[in-house]
Amino acid sequence: MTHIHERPPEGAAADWTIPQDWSAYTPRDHAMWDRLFARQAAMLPGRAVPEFMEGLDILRMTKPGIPDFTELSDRLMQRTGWQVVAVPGLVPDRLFFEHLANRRFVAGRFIRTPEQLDYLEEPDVFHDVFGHVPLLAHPVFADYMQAYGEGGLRAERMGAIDRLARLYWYTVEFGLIRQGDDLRLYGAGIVSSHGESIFALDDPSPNRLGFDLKRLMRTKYRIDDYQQSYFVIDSFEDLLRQTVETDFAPLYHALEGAPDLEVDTILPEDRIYTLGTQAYARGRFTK
Ligand code: HBI
Ligand code: FE
Repeated sequence: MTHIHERPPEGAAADWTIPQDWSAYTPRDHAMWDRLFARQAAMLPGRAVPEFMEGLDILRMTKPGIPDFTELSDRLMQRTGWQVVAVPGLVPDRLFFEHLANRRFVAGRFIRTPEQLDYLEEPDVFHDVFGHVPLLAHPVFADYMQAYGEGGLRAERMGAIDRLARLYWYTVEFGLIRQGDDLRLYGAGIVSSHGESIFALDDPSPNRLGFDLKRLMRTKYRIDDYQQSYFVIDSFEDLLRQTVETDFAPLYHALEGAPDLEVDTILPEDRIYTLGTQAYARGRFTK
């Protein structure tokens, strides 16, 4: 959750958007995009859900390097009615939800430096565009993102943003999806990360558990390292259906006073795809 002032930074509009200023990118910026793109595009076939791979084509622009948001938005608009707008960094929750509810995806304008190749704290244009935009070209996922934005505006009025943010985290950012007997990646935080694209599917360390809306809203998450539990949806249709058909108000109410679950907790009612060894996490976070 972003606890930052509502006043937009210098040079930003009231809704925090800024011009992308595509012509200001340097050859090094574009080279960084191309390098990251090539690395992920080569490793994701067979790992990412086919809908993501299909959506990747929307990023292949007429100009090389970082996509021009104007051209990208034109294409996305034709497919699903979404746009991509530039922002300086994290925007306040309410504005973030408002943009999503109006089918505008806010994307960082800057690109990481070579020193930040595999880890950075604020979302850059590679995470935001490579990670998030391909699925915005998918009609069902596009509707889910809008529904999430609308749900965010309601959650804000009910003081339940922290609960709802966990839904975003464990689906939009770090979600896995079942495909027949296999698991596939779809979360933007995973598919934009070389290391986590391998870890999330192949490593014996993390738990992989069936998606359960209420359970997931109680579950803490890691912002500083690979996740210790991933949640697996059955389909985008099922995710959208559960999100729009559920009245979240009673859910938030029922969860009041329910203790948070740790990142590695397993409950008797969990549907377990993989019971993680947590060896990776133990090595990283020895107390
Ligand atoms: N701002 N630019 C940007 N990108 C995000 O992903 C983002 C944000 N502000 C708030 C936010 N995410 C989350 O805290 C909400 O999902 C709750
Ligand atoms: Fe993201």
